[in-house]
Amino acid sequence: MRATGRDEELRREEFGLQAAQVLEGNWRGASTVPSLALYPHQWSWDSAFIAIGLRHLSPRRAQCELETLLDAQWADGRVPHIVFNPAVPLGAYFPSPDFWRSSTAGRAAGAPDGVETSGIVQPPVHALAAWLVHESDPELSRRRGFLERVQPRLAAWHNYLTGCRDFGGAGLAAVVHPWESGMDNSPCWDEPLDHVEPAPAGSFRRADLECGEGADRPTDLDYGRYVRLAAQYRDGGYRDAGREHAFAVEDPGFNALLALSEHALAEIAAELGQDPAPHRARARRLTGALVQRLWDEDTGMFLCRDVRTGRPVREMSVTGLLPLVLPGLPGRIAGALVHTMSGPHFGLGTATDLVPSYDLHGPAFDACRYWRGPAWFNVNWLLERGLRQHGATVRADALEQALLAAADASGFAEYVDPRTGQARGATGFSWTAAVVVDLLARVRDTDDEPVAAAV
Ligand code: 2M8
Repeated sequence: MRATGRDEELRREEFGLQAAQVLEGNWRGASTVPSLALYPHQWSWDSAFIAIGLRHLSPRRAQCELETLLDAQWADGRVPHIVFNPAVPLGAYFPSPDFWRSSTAGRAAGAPDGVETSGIVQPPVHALAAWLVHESDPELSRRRGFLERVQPRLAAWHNYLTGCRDFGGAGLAAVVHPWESGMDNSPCWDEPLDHVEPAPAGSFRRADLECGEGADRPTDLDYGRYVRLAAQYRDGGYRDAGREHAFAVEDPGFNALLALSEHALAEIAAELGQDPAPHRARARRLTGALVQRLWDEDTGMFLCRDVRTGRPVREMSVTGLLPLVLPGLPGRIAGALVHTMSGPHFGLGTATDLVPSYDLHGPAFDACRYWRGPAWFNVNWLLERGLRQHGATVRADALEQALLAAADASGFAEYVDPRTGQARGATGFSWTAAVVVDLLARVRDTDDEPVAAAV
């Protein structure tokens, strides 16, 4: 999509407008839905990526997107994975607010007042988003006191994860549900989920199958297990300590994003005249724990670790490549990750243009089914930053171009078949449009000056 002539420039402009229209169409007044039909509420990590795109169109709206989410924060600091829109009929999405019981009679301790949310979380990309939103218009941000308002909330969010979720005692946060990883149906969860008795098929109604293709979505067996786990967590009052969790996994991608967001919190602290050192130290500790605990020499990538069994999950998922976003990653490991990404398992630049969500040769690879092979735009946006961060500029440029081309050709799809680029899941998907807006803005800026390195 780089401008090589007037026509190309016009085409790029039109593409940027289309991306902006997707975000406009999905905007609900104070936040953006990921997709009008499939996901009609506000999702946590979606909103972070959406804000990263929106900042180029309306920094004020981008601030609002993040603040609407943070307004739904729980007393213990957790940021819920869904904030429900009360205007949407209950049956439009499952699990609906009544399932989570976060604001009905006998509601969970610590759930926020006046807003209905889920009780689980998603990857912590929010501090990164807040910093990037601030940077897009520092004057507006200072005038509106944006960082002053969000900083304590973001700090409480990170404290929740590093405090209440360090089940393994090694300094890494554990996820208690596949939905918390954001990569819900990843083959990494097959083994840790194996012992979970699925909720009976007739006890819930899957709304996702009414708007999504069955072949692109999780199986009924997996869905039954998700429902069982969520109900158990809910019935335990969403307590983390003092109980045995049926699912508890240390996920490298989740923890890498937490560390990256700690770097962003350090920038935010410095901007506010506070001491950034504790955040830098925590980012270093998290990076060290990731390397010590989850790095796998044989596969040349990070692996998930099942906290219940103490064993690594020997599946090659893109989550294990995400620590490449970390500035403090040892050079040897960053080099190995780039090598793995470009080798037969992920095929970047050879078998595929975008990095797939799972090993192309893995036993569970499925080019269509979500998080079991397809390529995702938010993840590829992160990997592109990681490649750039570690000096792999040629690969980063190629990935940037591939991401833009695939988003264009697929109608801003939720995800694509990594071998053909064919659209899967929903189209007109918000984070796909948002990362396009962000990359196009960067392409525009590079016409004048080099891009600053990632946070
Ligand atoms: C997908 O997850 C939701 C549950 O949270 C679902 O399948 O219903 C995932 O792709 C997740 O990462 C994403 O945040 C969400 C909304 O886009 O959809």
